Order: sequence, then structure tokens, then C-alpha cells
Amino acid sequence: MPKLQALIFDVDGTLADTERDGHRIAFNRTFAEAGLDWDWSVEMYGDLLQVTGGKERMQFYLDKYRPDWQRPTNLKSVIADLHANKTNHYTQLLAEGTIPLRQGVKRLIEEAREQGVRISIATTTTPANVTALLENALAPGSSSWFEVIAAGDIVPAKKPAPDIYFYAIDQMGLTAQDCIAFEDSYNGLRSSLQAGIKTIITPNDYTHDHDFSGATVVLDHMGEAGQPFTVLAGQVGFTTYLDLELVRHLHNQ
Ligand code: XBP
Ligand code: MG
Repeated sequence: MPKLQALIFDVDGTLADTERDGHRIAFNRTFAEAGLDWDWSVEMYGDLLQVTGGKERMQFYLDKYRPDWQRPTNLKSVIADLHANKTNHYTQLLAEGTIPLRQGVKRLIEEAREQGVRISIATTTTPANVTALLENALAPGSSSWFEVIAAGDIVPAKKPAPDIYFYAIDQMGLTAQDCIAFEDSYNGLRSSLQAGIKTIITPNDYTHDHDFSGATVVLDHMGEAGQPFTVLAGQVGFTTYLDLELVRHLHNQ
């Protein structure tokens, strides 16, 4: 296995728990503002998450839960407008600073920067959402730390398709073997593995029962010194939190 050159991070669920109290709330505010009787409960949203991408998720909601709802002829553009408004609500929520990064994320990113390991993003969410999370929860100006921010509609086929990872590694001029990915969900893992990239999983409340077969390791979170992770699948030896040394070791396996 070649030397590790880059870490590629998923965003939603991996860097931060953005879905339940971020995206979901932003969707519901948008629906209410538009006078729609759509209201996504915490539980229903767990089911809707099987479809990645906000526009695609709205379409899935209508197909599965609202066959009765009278579709306008320009449904696609109605969904696109709702989605633009949802992005405004979501970025506003993040600006209020209500959503922190998950344990260990900031430490690992800073360690990578100190040691000259390249970092990029591969996500399904809209680019503005990535910037808002990084600038508000990581550090002002931190979007520029990431060499490539591969996001949203930049590729037509969203996760679980591998396209977003292929795009990121191609833009970095690297191969899949040079990189390791960080994901939290089944769809994310399918995407990174189909691109041939080893993957570390840190699940969350919405994804803890997903099938993570093929992952290099599954940890409940990245951990910190004094706040050890629990290994849910795979082997890590004696370390208790995910630092670059452990990431290199896992990449070499
Ligand atoms: C997250 C997603 C996104 C967000 C909503 O994927 O599936 O759809 O829930 O974002 P990932 P948009 O974990 O790969 O980041 O509404 O901007 O699509
Ligand atoms: Mg995710």
C-alpha cells in the first residue's frame, strides 16, 4: 500500500451531527414558510435519509408518503426553489453556532495539517452548507484548508455512487490507494468503497444499525485523550483515540 497522502472527509453525520437538528429543521421551516403541510418528524427523517441529496429526498418523500398530494406540473422547479430556501435556513442555523463538530474531528484535521497530510471533502450536501459548517464549527477561514471540496450536484450521481470520490481524487491527482475516507453511513461507505478507498466509519444515532461490512474499522466516534472510543468492528490495537498514527496504521493494513 503506498504512503498515505490524503484524508477525505464526508460531512453530514461524520464531521458533525447535522441531520436531525440541522437539515431536518431547515426543511421543516421551509415547508411551513411555503404553506405546505409537510412536517418531517425525527423518526420519519431517519427513513428519508436512505435517499441522499435534499432535492432527491423531497421527491422520495412525495413518492412514499404523499401519493395523494396534488403535484404541480412544474414539480421539479418547485422542489429546486424549496431546496434553495432550505439551504438559506440551514446556513443560518449553522451561523447561530448550534451544531458542533463531533469528538476528535478538529484534532485530527489539525494534526493532518501540521504533518502535511492533504485533506479534502466528498459530500452529497450543497457546497454552501459545507462552507457554513467549516467556518462556524471548525474555524473561520478553514474552508481553505481543504484542497478539494467535492459537493452536491458537482457530479450527477450522488452517493452511494462512487462519482464524488472519483471526482475528489482526480482533482487531487491521487489514486484511491493514496487516500483514506471517513464516513458515517451505509450510502457513504458504498460510495467510498466502490471508488476503491479504505474507509473508517464513525456512525451516529441515525446510522448505528447500518451495514458497515467492508469498512476498515468502525468506531463509535474518533475519541480524544481521556475520552476513548469504543471499537464496534475491526482491530485497532491499544490506542484509545483516532490520531494520524492510527490512521496510517489502518491505511497500511
Ligand atoms: C448528506 C446528505 C445531504 C443532506 C442535505 O450526505 O444526504 O442530502 O442531508 O443536504 P453526506 P442538501 O453525508 O454525504 O454529506 O439538502 O444540501 O442536499
Ligand atoms: Mg454522511
